[in-house]
Amino acid sequence: MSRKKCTPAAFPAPTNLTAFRCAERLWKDRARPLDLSLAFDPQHISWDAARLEGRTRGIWRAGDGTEEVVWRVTMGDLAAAGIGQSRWKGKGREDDNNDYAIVIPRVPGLVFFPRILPEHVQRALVAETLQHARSPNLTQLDKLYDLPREGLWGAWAAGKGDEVVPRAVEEQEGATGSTGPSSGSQMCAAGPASIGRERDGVKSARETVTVRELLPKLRWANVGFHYNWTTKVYEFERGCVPLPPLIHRCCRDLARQTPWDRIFGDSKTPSRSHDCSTWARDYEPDAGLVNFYQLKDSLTSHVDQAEVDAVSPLVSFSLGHSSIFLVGGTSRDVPPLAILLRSGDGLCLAGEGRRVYHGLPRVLEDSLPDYLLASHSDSAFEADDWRLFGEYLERGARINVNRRDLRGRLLKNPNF
Ligand SMILES: O=C(O)CCC(=O)C(=O)O
Repeated sequence: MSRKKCTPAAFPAPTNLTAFRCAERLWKDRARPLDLSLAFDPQHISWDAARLEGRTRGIWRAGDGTEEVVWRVTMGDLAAAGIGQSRWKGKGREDDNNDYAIVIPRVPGLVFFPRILPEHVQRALVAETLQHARSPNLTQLDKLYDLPREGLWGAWAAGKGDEVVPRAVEEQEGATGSTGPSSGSQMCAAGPASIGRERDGVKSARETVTVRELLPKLRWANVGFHYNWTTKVYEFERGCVPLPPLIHRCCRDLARQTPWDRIFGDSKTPSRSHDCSTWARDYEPDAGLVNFYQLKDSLTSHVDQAEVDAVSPLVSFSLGHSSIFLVGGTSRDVPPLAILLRSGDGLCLAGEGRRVYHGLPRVLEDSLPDYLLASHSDSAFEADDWRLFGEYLERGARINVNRRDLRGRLLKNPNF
């Protein structure tokens, strides 16, 4: 789908749009200068000196003068699990060596973990997401192409960039020959559901496409239980592919080491309508999605419908370029909060946070941290290996890993 031009003159004051749609238009508008002071940024919070019941109060002041009260909650021991910054004293943790979560009362159930992943873990996760975007995990491209057995990344890393990738048989028969722009894909509600739209980003049936050309068209990969983005249901009969180990560990340990009692407050608060007492012990991510964004991509506001009743945490990590994440309420009429997400940030939507609209209208240009550049050396990688990942990111990529815990629901209700 081609992106609409969003110059101020191109559309009149959008009086009939919901608050969420207005915010999406504002942040997508590349014709106006970007005002990042309007996006929630943990680096611009003034924290109180005193602690109250294990929480520290802070005030975030937006560039337009509005203020947001937030709370900081110290995390459990993430270092033991190999994630968390406390052991590495990473950048951006100027005021506290402990890992912490931020609770924003305006969006109940939203928990933000600024720079929770050390730099070397971010690099390893980038590698893992790209390497696992292949069979038996499903990507949006599988429907369209007979992808290389080693996956697109595997083929690219093996120097097969110029190899032609054949169209899938059914696609050849039904191909429409769309030759729309290859950038600016708008992934629609529930993100990757817009698999059809990705044809806008690929060549017509008669043209050939190479590994090199196809790699930037990769938009999502399923991991764990298979989610069918067309029917919007989990296909449990297809079985479960084990989650890649680092993705699994990061998601599980973030959820388990979050002090949910202090996050949700006491049991009388409205946001505490669910039982989170078992998450620290039982949280076991077993289904998820990796979103691969290029610079002009966006993800339209949505609620993750398949698990609309679920309360257990949806854990999400950002890697690569920074972005603007919008999160609102249970209707699009609720004005969303814009959050600046940087590489290494974590986010959870839990409890009633699982029912709120969210989306990602903008990936930010020139925001790739130095430690993810192709020129960065990391002893965990052969120099050439990281160079390839770095080059992929430098072209404007952002990767989002998000995980859900379906097992609990399956055990409780086998017909789910
Ligand atoms: O990319 C992100 O940070 C958000 C992804 C998301 O909302 C989703 O996959 O449902």
